[in-house]
Amino acid sequence: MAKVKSIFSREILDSRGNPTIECDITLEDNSFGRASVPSGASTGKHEALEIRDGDSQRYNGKGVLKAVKNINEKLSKELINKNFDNIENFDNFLLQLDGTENKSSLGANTTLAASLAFAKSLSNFEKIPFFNFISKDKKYLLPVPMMNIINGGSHADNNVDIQEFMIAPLGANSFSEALRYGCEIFQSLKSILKSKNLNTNVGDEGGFAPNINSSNEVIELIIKSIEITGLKLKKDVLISLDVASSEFYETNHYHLKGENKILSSDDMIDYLKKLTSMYPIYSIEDGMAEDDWDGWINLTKELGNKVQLVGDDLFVTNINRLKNGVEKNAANAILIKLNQIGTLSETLNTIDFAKKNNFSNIISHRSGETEDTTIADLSVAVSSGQIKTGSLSRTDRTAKYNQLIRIEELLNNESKFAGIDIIKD
Ligand code: 2PG
Ligand code: MG
Repeated sequence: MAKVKSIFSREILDSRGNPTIECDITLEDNSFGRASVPSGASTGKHEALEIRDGDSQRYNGKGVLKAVKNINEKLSKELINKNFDNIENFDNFLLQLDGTENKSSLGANTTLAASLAFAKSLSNFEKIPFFNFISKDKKYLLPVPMMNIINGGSHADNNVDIQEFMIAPLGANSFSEALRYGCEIFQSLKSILKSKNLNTNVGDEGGFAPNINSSNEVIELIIKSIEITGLKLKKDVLISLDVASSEFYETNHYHLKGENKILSSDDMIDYLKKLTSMYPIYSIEDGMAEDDWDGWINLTKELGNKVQLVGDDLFVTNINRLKNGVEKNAANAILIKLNQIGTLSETLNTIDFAKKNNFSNIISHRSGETEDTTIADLSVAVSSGQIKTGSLSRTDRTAKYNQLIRIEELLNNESKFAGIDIIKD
């Protein structure tokens, strides 16, 4: 049983220079927890609601003073001097106070900041590391990092249609080795881009954002950069995509502007099939749009037995949408983003449900991040096997990788690296 002594929130900045919310909670014995909340650019329309001020005089309407006020006035009145047994208890209390389907009363940013700050204060109360505290079975797996080395879509100002081109060193022997592979490939990609007079500035998630029109060309460059390091494509490193196709789905068609193509749902499936037949792509996220359920069902029929098909905008970490996917046989994996649903407990429930139904889960950052490294702990705690947290530049991204290095060191022989086992046969 832990009693809340104080709760306080402030407006801070995210990695894109937009405001976001941070929350501090102190328990009666002075155990302290702090958490901040990330924010997306390619947000799914079914995500829980993030409250922004809409006051054009401040931060172009993106201020979060209303959310801050929700904590400093509404929540603090309800929470101070109240006892909670565990995080479910605390989160259920928040859900009751909010009382809406999509957190539109308090805001999912408000509830997540409080939920995580409380969970962190409780892990300090118990004097155990956060990953250990939230793990149910105390079995730990270090995740394969899915490193987004070329950024396109709404994360970069270039012509690349697909939002994320990731490398995943499934053949490495440990997390830190996988990370090293990633960095070496990232540096060799930089040299190749330079030698071709292509831009080496980075996009929102720290990957390069060169102006290239076709996805094939991007993948060829990545393959070349892998080969230069001496690593083996397929054996050591595989490729993964986040198409983020809801962003370019209009009037039932997929508009690939960079490639100058307008595709029907079936044509889009053929396009993805072709890419996977040409290159070692083991995972495709949001290949189809968030409301194109038939497209998802067909894609899963066509590719689901050999490719990990990840629902991000499709499921938005919401257990009800995931249930629908399981029933309909749409996708075979889920992307997990805490702020899409708004509390830690609901996130853990969604992950449990995914596991029971043989869906893989990938813990993910947002394109707008802070220095908060909670997702690194979460991925180890639930043995997700994969984490997607950007490229090998920008501290908001590498902070998560650095936390995983610390956890790997702490666990020493008690943990395993997910590696090649994550591929379903
Ligand atoms: C995604 C994410 C993170 P955003 O689409 O998977 O990479 O992007 O946070 O902009 O939704
Ligand atoms: Mg996505």
